[in-house]
Amino acid sequence: MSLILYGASLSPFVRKVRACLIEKKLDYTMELILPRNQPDWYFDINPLGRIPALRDGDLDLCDSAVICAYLENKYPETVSLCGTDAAERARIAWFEKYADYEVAPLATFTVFFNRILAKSMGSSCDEAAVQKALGKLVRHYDYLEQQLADNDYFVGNRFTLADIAVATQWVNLSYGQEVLDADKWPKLVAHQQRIWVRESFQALFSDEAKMLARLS
Ligand SMILES: N[C@@H](CCC(=O)N[C@@H](CS)C(=O)NCC(=O)O)C(=O)O
Repeated sequence: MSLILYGASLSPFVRKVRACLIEKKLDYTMELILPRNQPDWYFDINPLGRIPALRDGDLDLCDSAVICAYLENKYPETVSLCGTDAAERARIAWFEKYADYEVAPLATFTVFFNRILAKSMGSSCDEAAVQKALGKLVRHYDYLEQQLADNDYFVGNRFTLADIAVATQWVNLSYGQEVLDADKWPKLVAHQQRIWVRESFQALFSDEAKMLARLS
């Protein structure tokens, strides 16, 4: 097996794929590609230049959702993270899409970017934008809290890609010095802790600490 994951450890989308790879016990190597500082050859793999991308032999794939779905289909003998019937698969895909396209623009691209990455890219933190994003996140916390109801996990009451996709965004939010309020969203905070204590996430946190230290 020769899986190569291109990306940088602090990206929530790279973390999502790495968590899948670890949970599925698939070996891979990682090649560092920094967003907005990609080498020219990387655009042959991903014309958008974004991370992550995955190389499996002759096959190159882009986008974390596409990559996670590929891993699920290519390695059916590994633990299933994407659901076992049509309804589950659709619900998991929905939460993944929700996290990637509704939560990420606020938690990662605004809070994390401004508070942590902006300085290293020669710009300053736009705190007004951060505050606006934090305000907009409230309705997403409310929705996700309500969706968890009395379950430990988002779909089928077992650990899936839906949980990874949501919890990976909270990691970037916490790197941006923001935490979810346990008084307002107790179920969501308990869910976050449940996912973060998993061996997969713990292993990633120690690896990410090196990169984070370089930025602070
Ligand atoms: N939908 C994509 C989003 C990937 C993404 O936006 N990655 C960011 C880093 S977190 C990136 O590469 N940004 C650089 C750019 O847009 O040029 C996925 O899930 O892989």
